[in-house]
Amino acid sequence: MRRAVCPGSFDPITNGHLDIIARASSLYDEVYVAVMINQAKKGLFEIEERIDLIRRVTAEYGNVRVESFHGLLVDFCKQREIPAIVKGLRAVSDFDYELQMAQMNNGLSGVETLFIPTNPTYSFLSSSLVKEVATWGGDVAHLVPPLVLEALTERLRNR
Ligand code: COD
Repeated sequence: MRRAVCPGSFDPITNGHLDIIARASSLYDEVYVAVMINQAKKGLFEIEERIDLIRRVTAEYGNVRVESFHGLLVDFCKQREIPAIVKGLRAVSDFDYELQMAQMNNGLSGVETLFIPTNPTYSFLSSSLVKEVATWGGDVAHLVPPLVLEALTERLRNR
């Protein structure tokens, strides 16, 4: 069984994330989406809400599993016998930090990191930008799946 993990904060999942998860799911037998728990950083969505959104938007891919994790990503990988981390690369600006993490993770446990170039349509896209634009009433309908848009609109309305 060839396994990989797509890790992130996913606050919330965007079309950029989804594109990478979909492409990873066509390359591996089983893809874990690992939602990082960062107690120092309060997100717009709770971890369980993020997981629920990701599960619903990835339901069409039969081989995607969604879980949260707290701690080192390499430990998540070790516990589940996952040899590969799959990341999307948006721009050169992503590269420096991603390279450092890939080398650190490899040095810690031997896990490999594979980079998939972002779909150019989403190369500028991040969860933070989506939240900022949506907060000020900008249109993000083309940047997130419809049910994420619905959850985002609802959350911002009730803030
Ligand atoms: N196009 C393509 N890919 C994208 C896009 C896009 N538009 N947007 C995001 N992605 C991909 C990238 O690969 C990105 O890395 C990933 O999705 C997650 O993005 P975010 O913004 O949701 O998540 P981050 O960047 O906050 O996640 C950071 C991690 C959780 C991966 C990292 O902090 C981590 O591994 N933490 C665990 C603790 C640990 O092990 N630390 C040591 C690291 S060496």
